[in-house]
Amino acid sequence: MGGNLMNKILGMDRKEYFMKGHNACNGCGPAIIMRIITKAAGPDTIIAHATGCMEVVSTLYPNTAWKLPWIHANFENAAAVGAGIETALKRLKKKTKVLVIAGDGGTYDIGLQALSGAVERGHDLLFVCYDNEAYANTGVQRSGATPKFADTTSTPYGKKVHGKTQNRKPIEFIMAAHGAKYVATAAIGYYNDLHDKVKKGLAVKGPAFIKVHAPCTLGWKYPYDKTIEISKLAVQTGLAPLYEIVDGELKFTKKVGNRLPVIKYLGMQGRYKKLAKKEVEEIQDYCDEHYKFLLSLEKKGRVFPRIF
Ligand SMILES: Cc1ncc(C[n+]2csc(CCOP(=O)(O)OP(=O)(O)O)c2C)c(N)n1
Repeated sequence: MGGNLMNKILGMDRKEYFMKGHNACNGCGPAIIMRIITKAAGPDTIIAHATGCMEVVSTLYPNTAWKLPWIHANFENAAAVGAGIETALKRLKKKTKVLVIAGDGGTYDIGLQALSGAVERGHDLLFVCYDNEAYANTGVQRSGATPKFADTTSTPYGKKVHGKTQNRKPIEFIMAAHGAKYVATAAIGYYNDLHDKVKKGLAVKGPAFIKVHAPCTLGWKYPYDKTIEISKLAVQTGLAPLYEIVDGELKFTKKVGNRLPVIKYLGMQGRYKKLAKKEVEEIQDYCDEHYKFLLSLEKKGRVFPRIF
């Protein structure tokens, strides 16, 4: 989407902080996320960034796409680096915000220990996971976020094994159970919602976590102009529900009444091309059950304990 049009629709900061000239794929979902979250964060922000696509494509020496102070952390320790920066800023009595960015591999799997520690220690930072549901940068291997039956290079859909055999790790609940002050899910098809959530996550005092559904044209195998459509379908089918967990209370930010059948979403992506009918049905059942479960949590009020 053209810069001026996007700013007009969103009432966003007109300035760009994730600049042109990076070498992400055409239609890269994570690159759009970088642009929106940095606009929401604004100029007084320091970013600690884990290894992954968004790091690699944005910092090809001697260039950088970042117009904010930015540090490349290791794959496994971005949250620890962010926590160190936050501690130093506190000591200096500065109000500069700390944003930590990682892909799903750097969040659900390899970065989880550092993330868990940073949240448990109560650091005042926002961790954004752009979730493209695979280790895309190294050739689309499965991660703890890859959905069941998805075809990846390490879980190929073949005769005996049909893609990934496990469901996704519920990272949002893991973060909420840690007592994170603000936890949210987002999707780029709903830009305003993502933008608002980043602002909220940075405004709370204490650890905040946002997981953003991030279509990946390379790994999910769809035409590059379908990124936003796929993102919207993920929400409209219920596979990527949008909600917040504030101080342990879950609230939907977009409730979908008549959810579309999951096949509308799955059918657009090559990674699900070989799915058998009963596998599509299993995904539909899983989606229905998960959505109903979230609705029941919303009714309950506080579902995660207050820790801080
Ligand atoms: C400790 C460690 N293990 C493995 C790697 C190799 N590696 C670099 S990027 C990457 C994949 C990153 O996946 P993800 O975090 O999902 O981000 P994406 O590439 O999808 O943007 C891997 C496995 C590494 N750099 N460091």
